[in-house]
Amino acid sequence: MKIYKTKNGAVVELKNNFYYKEPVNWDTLVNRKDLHGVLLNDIKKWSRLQNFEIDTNIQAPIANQEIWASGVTYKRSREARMEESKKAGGGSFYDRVYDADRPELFFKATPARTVGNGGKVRIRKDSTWDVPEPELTLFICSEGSIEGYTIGNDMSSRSIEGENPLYLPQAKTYDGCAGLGPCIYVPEKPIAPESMISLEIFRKKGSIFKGQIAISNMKRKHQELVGFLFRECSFPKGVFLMTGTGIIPPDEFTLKSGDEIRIQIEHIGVLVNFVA
Ligand code: DO4
Ligand code: MG
Repeated sequence: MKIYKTKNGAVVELKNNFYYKEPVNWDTLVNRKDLHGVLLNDIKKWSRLQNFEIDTNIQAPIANQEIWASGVTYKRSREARMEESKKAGGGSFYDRVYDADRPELFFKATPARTVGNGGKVRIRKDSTWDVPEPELTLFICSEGSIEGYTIGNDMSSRSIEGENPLYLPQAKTYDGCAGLGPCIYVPEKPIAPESMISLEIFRKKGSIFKGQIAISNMKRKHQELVGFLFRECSFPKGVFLMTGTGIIPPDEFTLKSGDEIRIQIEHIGVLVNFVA
């Protein structure tokens, strides 16, 4: 089952059938334990749609939730970050956090700093080296259970983070720093570990970078990340948690204005962002 946030309401896709309701309060609609079960019941009272297109009426599947992110959960992220921060003496921090009991978790974005499918993400004016980070993103309800999954784009400044790891909040959080969407995938059982995450970047319609990785390559368990996130923080409306990137373009690559970023995650769909 997938749930989309539209301009005026919500659409549920189930086995090629579409159900809609408007208006809806997105926070109360999605922040429910056993979301799959309750939506199955809810849609019996919703209207049927003949077809549904993922177009500009689709919004990021977020209302008042915070977006948090995990770091250095894949080997590739550890290697790239150790290399980029070597000169600044920050290299060993990434190595240590990869193996430590406590994961790296950081506050990523407010809903206002987040764009949806087709939206424009931004590069900071004071940054010279920038990448998208394609990340499986968990939706966790206020009670702490993982209720769904979406696609996250953790836009990152490698020049700022590489200069000094203490600059992480500036490298990660700014206007237009996150992409989220196109829907929340709400399965009956947890997403299959062999599901693939793919990233492709286009410049002037030509493909300039392509990479993919399976979710199963992640070092940490989803529930482990959620456990740490909920230790001393409550989320009355639920929360999104990006789970880290396993795909980082080679060092000579940097994003440019106009680039198209396509992130696909099996079972969820495709999130397209353009660089402003
Ligand atoms: O350690 C800095 C951030 C790491 C990150 O965003 C990632 O691994 O995806
Ligand atoms: Mg990241």
